[in-house]
Amino acid sequence: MTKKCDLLIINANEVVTVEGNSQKPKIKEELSELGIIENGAVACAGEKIVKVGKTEDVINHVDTMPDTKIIDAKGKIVLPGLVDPHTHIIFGESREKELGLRLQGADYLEILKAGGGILGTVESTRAASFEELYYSGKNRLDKFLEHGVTTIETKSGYGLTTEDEIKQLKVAKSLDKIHPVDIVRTFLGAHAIPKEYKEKSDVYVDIVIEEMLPRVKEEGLAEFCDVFCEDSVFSKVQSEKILNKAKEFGLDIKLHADEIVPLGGAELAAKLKAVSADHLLKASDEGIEAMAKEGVIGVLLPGTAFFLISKEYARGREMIEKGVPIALSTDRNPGSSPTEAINLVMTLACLNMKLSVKEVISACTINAAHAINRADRIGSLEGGKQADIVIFDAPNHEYLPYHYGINHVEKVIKKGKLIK
Ligand code: IZC
Ligand code: ZN
Repeated sequence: MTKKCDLLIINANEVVTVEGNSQKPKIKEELSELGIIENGAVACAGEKIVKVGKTEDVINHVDTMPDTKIIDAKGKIVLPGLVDPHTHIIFGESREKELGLRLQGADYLEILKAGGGILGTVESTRAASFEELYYSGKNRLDKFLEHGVTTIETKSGYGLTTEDEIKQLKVAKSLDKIHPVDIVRTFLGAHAIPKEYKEKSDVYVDIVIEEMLPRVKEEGLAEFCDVFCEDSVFSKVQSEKILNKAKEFGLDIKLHADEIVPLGGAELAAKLKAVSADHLLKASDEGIEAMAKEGVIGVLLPGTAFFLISKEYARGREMIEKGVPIALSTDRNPGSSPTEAINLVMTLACLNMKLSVKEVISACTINAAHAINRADRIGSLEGGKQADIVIFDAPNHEYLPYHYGINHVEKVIKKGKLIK
């Protein structure tokens, strides 16, 4: 039986389907299985993909209509819309003034302890109106789209009062409604200890638990709860307390884990059966093994290590060998990773974590979709999935991170509509 089709992409050098792992994230060798179809085609109807295969087969299996849009992708490659599972895009001011300090040797946590870093962004975010946050957030979403990212996760965490946290999440919710890039929301009230509670972090933790979480739940503002579990930020005990409460409220959980000081965040993520543990530069062997055992996704953020001038990167290669499902992300934020350039993140993951190009592509598509509970809808090119598709002006998939620092995105299709 032939199927109706209103958008047809044909003759692609490669259609990189990343098919076959919508139930469970890819691990080990699965990360290298991309289901590449040479001289491939993708047919879509409405918001969905109806057929993927060799150009000849697809043409024989679909009914084109007079107004069917046909895109000839000869010489190009076609991938699923990229997914970024860890961003902080709703904020006031960027922190370029801290670069000079960092170049003189000040480190990230020192700047935070002195009231800068995240706390600087908190000041400007509290001062910003809903509209200001909305338009600056929209601008960042536009840049993601230019880079082929069609779904992101984004967090609160620059408000640190109940009303300001709610404001950030509501901005994200409004942007999701009007912007082609879909947004999954995470509550990160425990991102830093606000100045008002400097020596009283336990009091702030109680506010997060007793005031913020119930409001977030009541107003349906987040699917995930995250905590910055870090030295001089939130301890392992405080993080566990917050995340357990979040689970009681039915939220899924994520952790900023073992980024700068090894605190056992990876172990905690496994214990709490978090969906993901993110950063992991200092994750212990035991933590990595525990994550593999529990299937916790390691969201790796090499752009952050690069921008913080770190000599160390997360042990991505070892994590893959040990069976951790890994995903990649920009960590787009105003201080430690001010970029939407997922293409550069791909290159950094290859060069500094020794990931292969195939592993990187799985980590930016289906596994990233798993990290935000969306793998049933997005992250691969398969019949029945949402038609989120990117056409890159690249002759093969290996070229993507190779010709580096250059955006190769030519066309973006979101829910079946050509938007770039
Ligand atoms: O604004 O610095 N690591 N949170 C934890 C961040 C980076 C974002 C920021
Ligand atoms: Zn983060």
